[in-house]
Amino acid sequence: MDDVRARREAFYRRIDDSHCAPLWEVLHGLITPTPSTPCQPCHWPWATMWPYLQDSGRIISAEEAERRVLVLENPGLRGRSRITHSLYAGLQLILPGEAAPPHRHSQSAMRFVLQGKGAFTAVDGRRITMNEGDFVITPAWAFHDHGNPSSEPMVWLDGLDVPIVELFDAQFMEKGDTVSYRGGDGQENLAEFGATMKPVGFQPASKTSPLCWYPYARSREALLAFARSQAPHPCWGHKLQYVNPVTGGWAMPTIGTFLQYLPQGFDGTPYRSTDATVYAVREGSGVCRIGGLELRFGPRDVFVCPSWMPYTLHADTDAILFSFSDRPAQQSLDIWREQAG
Ligand code: GTQ
Repeated sequence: MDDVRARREAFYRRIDDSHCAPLWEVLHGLITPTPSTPCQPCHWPWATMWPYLQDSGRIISAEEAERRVLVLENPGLRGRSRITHSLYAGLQLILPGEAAPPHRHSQSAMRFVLQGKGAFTAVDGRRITMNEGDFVITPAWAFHDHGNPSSEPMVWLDGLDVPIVELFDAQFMEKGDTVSYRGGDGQENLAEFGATMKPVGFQPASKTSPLCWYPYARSREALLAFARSQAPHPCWGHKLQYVNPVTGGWAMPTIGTFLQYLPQGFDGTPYRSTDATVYAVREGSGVCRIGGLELRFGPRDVFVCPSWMPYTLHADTDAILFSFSDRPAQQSLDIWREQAG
């Protein structure tokens, strides 16, 4: 037996020099029966993060930092700047009077506003003035900058597909020149694409929604009206996904975004899917039970549920949750799965 082992190891050493290795030694760790991920469930309560964000505002300006962001690092992926294996998330602070300079990159970005009103993000010089609960898209390779002419700090949750683009080694980035704004506050984007209409002759230039601003007041109204029209789903309550109004598909090619309403007392049954999901609490409080943990969530908290780990959602009060995941990327590769109940 030892002889067999010794012969094999000698063989492995011999082929090792030629950058070659035996599959049979690693096969079952490589191709597993079910998802095997280092990603762990985790909770970033607002009560912890807001003081850190304020401190970050005292030690560096948005200008100097380029983006003043506290990266939410999954405890199973520390040092790798990611909240799940495939997605990056961070909390970005922009103080009154500050500006974050223009740049562009291959990575797509989304923002979900947690606190503040009146700061803007600009895409190619077109400003979108944001409010709490708004979902805003920065398409891949579009120049963008941020500014805060309001009198209060603004904090939003950033979601980017950084690890996906890194997986493909397809990343490009460049800084932009000083911006000349074209006037407007985003209403023109809503007028073009936000009324189930589009300009005649419009031809999409990319897979990203040409509507890049989904104001919360509208999304909330739709969600609550939808909820009145039918019984909640046993796992996720009442849940809508943000769409590209021109195609009806996902708003972004790699990142799926959702808004869901859990009525007070809602007690969901277990759910799991292969898209690890990042939740941001917009209104209300409740509990997410996952992997033996009880994550008690409240407004502006962020928490993450890893791929294929069953979890339940419970609402102590009426609750509205925003969430995002890599579901569109997985679906376009035909690898997405879910299991309800
Ligand atoms: O706002 O452009 O959290 O480029 C990370 C990278 C935000 C941004 C992040 C970015 C941005």
